[in-house]
Amino acid sequence: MTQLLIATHNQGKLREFAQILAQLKLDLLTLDDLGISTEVEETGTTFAENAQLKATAYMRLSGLPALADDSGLEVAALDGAPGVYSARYGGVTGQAQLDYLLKQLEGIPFHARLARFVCVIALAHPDGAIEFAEGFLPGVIEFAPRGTGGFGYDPLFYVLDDDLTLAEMPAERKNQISHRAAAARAASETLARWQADGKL
Ligand code: ITT
Repeated sequence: MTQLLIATHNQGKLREFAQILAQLKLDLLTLDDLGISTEVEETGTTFAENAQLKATAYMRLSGLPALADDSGLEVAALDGAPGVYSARYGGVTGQAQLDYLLKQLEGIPFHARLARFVCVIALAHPDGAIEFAEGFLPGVIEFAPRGTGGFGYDPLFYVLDDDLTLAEMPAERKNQISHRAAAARAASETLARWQADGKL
């Protein structure tokens, strides 16, 4: 078996995983490829719990080894919020969600707007094996969105080393430094081991 299901309904994540994992000798399939439209309820209180819920559910639905991530933004001045609730923060999406975050940070100066992106990947194998990998990216929440690349909070996430928001950077650069790239590199080691063991 050389197939791996990239189990996400988020097209931004899907694009990134496809690029980051391209060098693996695996046949990467999507939920759309398999006609799976089921949304898994994210009832966990940690990134790892939610990643495991998604990876296990989609592994069972497809019968294939599945990779899922749970990821999000942690803002220090907001005690780590929105965290695992990043996708539904403020009960809104898109530009309204960026506005909501900016409102929460009103009056907070640049030096106190420290944040990080977190990504926890779960890999679930039909034989019952489950493995985790995590990655982080530090940054600062900007005062206004800039850039059109990426997805989600990227236009507000300023990376000091690059002097750019994630949405201003070329996709290739984001995919070198991101929380998702770091987690995917660690997950690649598990996948290589599974391949060596004949599990993939
Ligand atoms: P799936 O569960 O189908 O994978 P989702 O969008 O619901 O898709 P999550 O529950 O993991 O995924 O929520 C992650 C949210 O965190 C995502 O919707 C964005 O708002 C934010 N996020 C995660 N990674 C990001 C990134 O690289 N850039 C910008 N925002 C990101």
